[in-house]
Amino acid sequence: MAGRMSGGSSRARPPVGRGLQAARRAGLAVACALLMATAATGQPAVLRAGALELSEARIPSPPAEVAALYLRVVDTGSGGDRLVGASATVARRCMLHRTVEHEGMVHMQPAEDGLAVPAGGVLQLAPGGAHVMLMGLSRRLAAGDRVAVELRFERAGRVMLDVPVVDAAAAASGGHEGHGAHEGGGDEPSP
Ligand SMILES: [Cu+2]
Repeated sequence: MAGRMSGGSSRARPPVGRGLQAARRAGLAVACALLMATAATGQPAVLRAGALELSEARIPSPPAEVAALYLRVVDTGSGGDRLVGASATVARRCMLHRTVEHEGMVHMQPAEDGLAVPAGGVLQLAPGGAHVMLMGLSRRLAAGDRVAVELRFERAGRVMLDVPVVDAAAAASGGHEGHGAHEGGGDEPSP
């Protein structure tokens, strides 16, 4: 009676030839899918790494050969963690910086011991505060670009981020001023 196959949703299956390719790439595809998801929205979704939740990652479009990365890191556990390093494909070097005020002057200092994520708390990298410094950029970054960044945490390990470059003027509403005054940068020409 039933003259037709009731195979269900054929449209859910790719053609055989492409299916093999797809399977071969499946592992990578899944990883890419996560990144694409953040690319589509413009703002990164929350990314989980161990007990950490990373969000709001962004790089205001830099006027110079250095750029700053900001993001929010939440420890959903109770152990805390520590951001100890970073690297980016477009930067010769990445440094963790703190911003300190001394006698009315704002300075940036390398965070030699990393940046702590308090147990059950939040590490907020933000304009006027701590940030990841991308130095020696290999190309000019403009709003709309995306930058692959690897963050290294003491406990959560390596976390890959696909960070959007956002309009600096818009981002500056949070108080981005003072970023040209870097100490020990070495990559900026001195006036
Ligand atoms: Cu800095």
